[in-house]
Amino acid sequence: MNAPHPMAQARQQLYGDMHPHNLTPLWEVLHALVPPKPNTPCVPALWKYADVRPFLLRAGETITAEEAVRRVLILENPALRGQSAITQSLYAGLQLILPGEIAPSHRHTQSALRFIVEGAGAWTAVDGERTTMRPGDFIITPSWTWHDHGSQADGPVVWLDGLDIPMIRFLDAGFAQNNPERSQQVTRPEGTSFARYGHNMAPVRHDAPYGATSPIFSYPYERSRAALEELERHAPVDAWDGVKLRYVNPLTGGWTMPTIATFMQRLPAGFAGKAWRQTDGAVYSVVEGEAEVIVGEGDGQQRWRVGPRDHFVVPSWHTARLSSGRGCVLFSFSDRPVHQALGVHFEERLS
Ligand code: 1HN
Repeated sequence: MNAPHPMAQARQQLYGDMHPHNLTPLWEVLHALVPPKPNTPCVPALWKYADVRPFLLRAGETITAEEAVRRVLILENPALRGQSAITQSLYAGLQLILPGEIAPSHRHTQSALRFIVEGAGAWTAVDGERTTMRPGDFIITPSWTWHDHGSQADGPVVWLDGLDIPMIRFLDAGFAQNNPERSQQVTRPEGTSFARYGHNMAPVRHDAPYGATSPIFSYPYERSRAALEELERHAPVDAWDGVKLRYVNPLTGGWTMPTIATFMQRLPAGFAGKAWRQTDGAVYSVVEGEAEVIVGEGDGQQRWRVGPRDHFVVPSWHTARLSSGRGCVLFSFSDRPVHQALGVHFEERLS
């Protein structure tokens, strides 16, 4: 055993004496504060839809959408239980709405995305315009816009919610309001925002109605899927990503939301992807097909077979690799816009 440092006892005495004055010696924590590489407490995790769905349906029998306000099961990172977080900066949940229900109108500074997982025929209303939900559609609720959901479907409708809740909590910038109207007035016919902004055109005297957030509320799956299929047939396939596109704000070419990046990718049949890691932890929703996912290294490594409606999280700076026998379509989101704005987005593509 090493002899104790001659000052060890004096140091402990010093720390103890300064403690009541809210003082702490930096040198005891310096290396943890500026680690040699990102050292997230998050762990890789998978939620098989077959495991989650029965709990969602039981929630449907136990509480109404109205009572719950939002009937959601939060996907909590196993290492962050109790924090309503799937990564340090992002929230994810699966929301259920049943035929005839209304999830009442409210607004908040947190931005939300919806990715439709099961069922069709529910709607969400954003700022006076309703959008019908279909599986694979990506829908945005910009910060501080009134939004409510409802369903005239003939069965359950389930979607993935992605929000910047932990990030806004960190900034202490969360505000919310309930709308006195249970469901907001519809002021524009469905499809207006898509007609204005969804065809590589924009109104001549447009402004950006939602700041940095895309003015397109709904990006329909059929369009994203058609683009990926075309590229799979006729363009080079990326050795890491397969065919991967990012959703864009048509007014800026930038991300669709100020805090959250969204992607859709296709792994061709027989794809065996190379490994990568990047600083933005990402949440995935499997849309079609099957994939094998390998995340992490050594003891903590996870290997999953995933299929439609399964959800998983790849934490920051974890090595990940995707492959697929039959082919696969994946939706994903991350906090990359924030990393890029701060100049701290790093990616390593391993060979
Ligand atoms: C929210 O407003 C929705 O509008 C979903 O559907 C999930 C999680 C935390 C806070 C607000 C929604 C939410 C949320």
